[in-house]
Amino acid sequence: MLNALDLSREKHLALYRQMLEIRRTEEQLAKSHQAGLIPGACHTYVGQEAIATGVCAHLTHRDAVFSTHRGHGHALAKGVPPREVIAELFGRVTGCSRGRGGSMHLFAPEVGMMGTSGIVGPCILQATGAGYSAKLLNNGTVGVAFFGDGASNNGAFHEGLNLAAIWDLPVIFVCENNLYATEVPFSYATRNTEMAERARTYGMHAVAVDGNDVLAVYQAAAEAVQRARAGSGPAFLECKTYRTRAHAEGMSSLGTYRTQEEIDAWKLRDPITTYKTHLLENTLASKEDFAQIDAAVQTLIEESLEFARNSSYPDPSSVADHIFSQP
Ligand SMILES: Cc1ncc(C[n+]2csc(CCOP(=O)(O)OP(=O)(O)O)c2C)c(N)n1
Ligand SMILES: [Mg+2]
Repeated sequence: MLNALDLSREKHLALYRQMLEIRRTEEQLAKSHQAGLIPGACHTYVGQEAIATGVCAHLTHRDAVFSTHRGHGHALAKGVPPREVIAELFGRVTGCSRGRGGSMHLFAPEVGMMGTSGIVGPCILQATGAGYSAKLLNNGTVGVAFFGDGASNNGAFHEGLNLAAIWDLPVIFVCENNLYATEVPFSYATRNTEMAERARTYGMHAVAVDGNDVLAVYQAAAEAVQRARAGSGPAFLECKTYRTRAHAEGMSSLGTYRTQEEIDAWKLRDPITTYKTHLLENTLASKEDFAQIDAAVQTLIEESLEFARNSSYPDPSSVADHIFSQP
């Protein structure tokens, strides 16, 4: 675990808390999916929490984030409350997309969560567009795309990275390389699996980091966001990570494409437990700190679940609302 950062105790605990909030929300969503409370697909972010947490720690609500089918963690880290994420997956009117989007269409413009999408790839172009807008307006904001290794072989990847590079757009491309696209190993789908290396050939700042180390992600993102805000152009972060649950709830977490040994080895590198150990060993936080945070997050998720369960479904008469913007 990266040790060099001079962060306050409060900052360390905030990063820990954010990761835990994502984990507990996802665990609750997985249970709710099994109980039949969530219609449609549900792709959890378990194992990858350090990435959204380390990147979004540098963003304000004015910065625009775009994400994918595995987007619950990005929405939460960007500031969407867990109750609005859970209610959205339950199809309730109190969800962040008013119950119309579900797991793969989380929108909350008030916090700069500009949308998740089930279509793999477009978020790269949308974030590039946000960067173009920021540059034209000269407002110091950045566009951020979170996407998987699988998206890197989609045409949007080439178009987005190339345009951002030639126009020096303030865009952060965050590739979450979890080694698989559904059940296809990245090493099968592409010859050069070093994503940061590939990004560098577009002429942009690009680094590869341990995506399970929140401090490594935090530090790389700090530099990327700072450069982009200062007008030095786009940056690419390859975060090497692993999803420890199934591709989507209801599918086998093992399947025929990976081994139990591989899953177990990555679980030992769990981003939350390794960070907790790091903070304890370096006396940056105490057992009492963690007990307090763990209890607070548990209460928050229980209350969020209650809120979602008690919320109503959208009124059928409102089915045509929110399709077009109101002048
Ligand atoms: C354009 C497009 N092609 C195919 C799919 C089907 N699909 C859904 S998720 C997925 C895998 C994506 O893998 P990756 O980008 O690595 O993200 P991960 O699921 O690993 O987080 C695929 C191929 C899709 N949704 N959109
Ligand atoms: Mg993947």
